[in-house]
Amino acid sequence: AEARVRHETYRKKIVSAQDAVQWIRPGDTVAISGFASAGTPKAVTPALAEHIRRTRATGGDFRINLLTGASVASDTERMLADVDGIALRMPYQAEPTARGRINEGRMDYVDIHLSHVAQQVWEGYYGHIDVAVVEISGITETGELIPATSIGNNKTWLDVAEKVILEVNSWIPAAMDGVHDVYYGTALPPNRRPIDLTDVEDRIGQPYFRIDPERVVAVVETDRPDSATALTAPDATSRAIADHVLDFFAHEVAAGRLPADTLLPLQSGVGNVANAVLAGLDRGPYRGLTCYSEVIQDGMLDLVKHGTVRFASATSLALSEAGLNDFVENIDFYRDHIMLRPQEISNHPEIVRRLGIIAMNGMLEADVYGNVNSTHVMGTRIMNGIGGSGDFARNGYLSMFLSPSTDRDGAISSIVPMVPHVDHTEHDVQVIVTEQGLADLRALSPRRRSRVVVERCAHPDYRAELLDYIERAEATPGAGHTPHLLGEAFSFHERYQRTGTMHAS
Ligand code: 0RQ
Repeated sequence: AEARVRHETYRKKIVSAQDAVQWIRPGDTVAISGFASAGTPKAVTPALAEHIRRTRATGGDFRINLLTGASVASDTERMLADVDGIALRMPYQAEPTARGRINEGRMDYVDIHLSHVAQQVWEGYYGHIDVAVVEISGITETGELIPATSIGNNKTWLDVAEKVILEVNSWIPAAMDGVHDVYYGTALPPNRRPIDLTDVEDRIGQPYFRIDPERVVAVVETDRPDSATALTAPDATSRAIADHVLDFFAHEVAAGRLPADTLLPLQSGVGNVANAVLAGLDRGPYRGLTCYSEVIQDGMLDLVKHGTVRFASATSLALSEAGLNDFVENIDFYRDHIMLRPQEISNHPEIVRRLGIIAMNGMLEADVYGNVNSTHVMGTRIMNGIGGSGDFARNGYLSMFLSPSTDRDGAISSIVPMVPHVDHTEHDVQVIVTEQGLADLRALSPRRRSRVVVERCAHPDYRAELLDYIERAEATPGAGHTPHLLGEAFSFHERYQRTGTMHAS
């Protein structure tokens, strides 16, 4: 306790997790730390789930509204969903039990752009924030809080919550101190000022959170490691997608639209395809690349180690077990190349636009005109959420969406006549990539876009049928600017629901 909690006021507040959760009451709105697999409170949240379960067992009701950075460690998400402890969830989840509750209509879920969360809470859309539970790595002699392996919305939670429970985690390497840049300059309209960040490595804030000690009701100690982000080796499909992306970068360099060595700051989602793109960059001609993204994944650590990437800014780590070990062991090296910021800054539209970010995100499906569905399977069942994809896609210099051309062994085509749910409109989508090829939609009208999307990106098994749809739509009287057959626009989805495949035959 002496080493991590270096301030007497806070040492006196150290209690067990079981005692700390007594501050949380049924109906409370609870804001917790956590972004992807990093920074979720590891002692208080299981104790809270247990507290809720016991209250239920004795006939009481206990549900909270849960606000986070993005997804949190999946065991935490599952525990709280399992005990039916969540009335409302915001802003992102990626866990089967929670997803099931949401899709059954038993848990309210508000799926918003990650850059909007802090301002919407400040604006009061989510009412009074009763309790914040925030993981940190230590408390300084002067009572400031040293952030953990993710920042997410923690600055906001610490500012707005009536009561604060701190979880001090001694697993986090002490040498991470200084990796963080906490910006306190955001304000609400009409008092906003420009955010003076013009290079990915710019330091615009301070290394620590500040807090009024009066509001800290409990300090809990833990030494549990972050959970790991599962990592699968790139397969042939994701490698093919990555190759198309890399060819496109070379093409853009040749056209004089991207700097040859450094491109522009990269943002990429997590997962198979993103890791394949990162691995491909490592084999390419690039040196001194930068990243301005949400998360730092294993592939990024390799790029930093090799000098391919000079600097990476994010709001969280999302590392596998091997990646976490590498990060902890080599923290003295990584701290010169990595910075963590609040998510309202990592995803800020003003900064994304100014830096000229290359945004690469996954999708479920796109339609022939380039509208993208990232969130709703068959238009109705939530998968994860929009996350930060919209923050980057709308404002990026290049907005790319990546996916295999089929899913479920070919029974689902990722290119469809019309998407049954739109997360990214045709106006926000410039490039679509599948293992089949890359559709560059810039400067194309809808009638030209549709041909390019089908020819370049659709799986050959679905091309003829998609083309037939487009041709018949264009042939109808008064076909319009964006031709559709409204009675058939969802025929692929309807067929899948009826027969288990989108194939016509
Ligand atoms: O389902 O998990 O049940 O097997 O969707 O699909 O192919 O593994 O792809 O992991 O890249 O996820 C859009 C979900 C893609 C993700 C999405 C089913 C498929 C599988 C996953 P199972 P894959 P990915 C990140 C910015 C929004 C958030 C975001 C996502 C599952 O990219 O959540 O971008 N994006 N944040 O079976 C029905 C289809 C389908 C389909 C795939 N067309 N119809 N199901 N699936 N395509 C910013 C950061 O920096 C973190």
